[in-house]
Amino acid sequence: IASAIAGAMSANAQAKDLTVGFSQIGSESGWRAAETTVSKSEAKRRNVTLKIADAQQKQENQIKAIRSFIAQGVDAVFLAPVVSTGWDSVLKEAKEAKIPVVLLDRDIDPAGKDLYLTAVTSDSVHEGKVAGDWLVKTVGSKPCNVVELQGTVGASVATNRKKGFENGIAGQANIKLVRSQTGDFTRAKGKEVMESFIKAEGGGKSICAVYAHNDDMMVGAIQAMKEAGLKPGKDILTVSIDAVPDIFKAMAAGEANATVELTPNMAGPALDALVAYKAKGTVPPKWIQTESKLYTASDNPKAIYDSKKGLGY
Ligand code: GZL
Repeated sequence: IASAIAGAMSANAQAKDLTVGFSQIGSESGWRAAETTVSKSEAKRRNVTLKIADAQQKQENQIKAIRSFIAQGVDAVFLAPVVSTGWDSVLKEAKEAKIPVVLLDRDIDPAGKDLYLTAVTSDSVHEGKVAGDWLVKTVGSKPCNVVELQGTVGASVATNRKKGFENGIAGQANIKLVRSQTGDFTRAKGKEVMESFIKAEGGGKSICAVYAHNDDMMVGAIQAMKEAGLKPGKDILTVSIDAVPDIFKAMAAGEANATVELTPNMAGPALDALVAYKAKGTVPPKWIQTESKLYTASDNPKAIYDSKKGLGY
């Protein structure tokens, strides 16, 4: 028993000594804010010191933060890569400094596979497919012109969510993707782009559905539709991704229809993999996948809103 206790203590001691530098993208969405909040509590629970650098969605700030973490001699770097390219040199510097890198919630190009220990992400192609499948099921054979609010240009999740959605609606001649533009994952930009779609589509009467790569852009789009006298959730179907509280608030008001859940807790699994790697040399799988689940307006949105409020969104 004594050795077991000693073992547990040494693992705990290992965790106690760990310092992790987290290069966070920013606070562009409610989901991102929740991820930051959850990361802090997950690190605290494990006695890990977490230093978070907010990059305001700029890659050069993320690269600067990683260089600073390397200079400080952190035990590991967590990186939520705003886009999937341009990481080779800074991640090679981390590798040379023998500082393991863990990716959170977004990927880098496959060529960089040997530059990180593991990636904790959802299957973002699957998320887009779930959204596309829901729309196909909901519209049946009715003609449906869809507009798409894409995430940040060059982000792995935006590329993948677009691909998955297109896979979902492929072969449905009645469903047409008529406009697609980036709203950069923010409410403000989502509203602005939706306003331009409504103008370009004769006041929006011809728009049957909106697909947004995250709920925050959809919340902005819902505002734009209402200001144009349209009825989101009724005349115009909405499907988006993240399952943040405010999309359930919109569902409860009959102004949104569906969302695909993405957990904000990427840091928990990342920390567990890191502690096992540091304490016992356990090499984690290259990809630790988090779950995705569809929620619609028939899933008691008010109760879900209440349960998610206060989780840091
Ligand atoms: C997805 C994550 C995305 C969220 C957005 O894994 O990278 O970034 O869906 C956030 O809300 O901006």
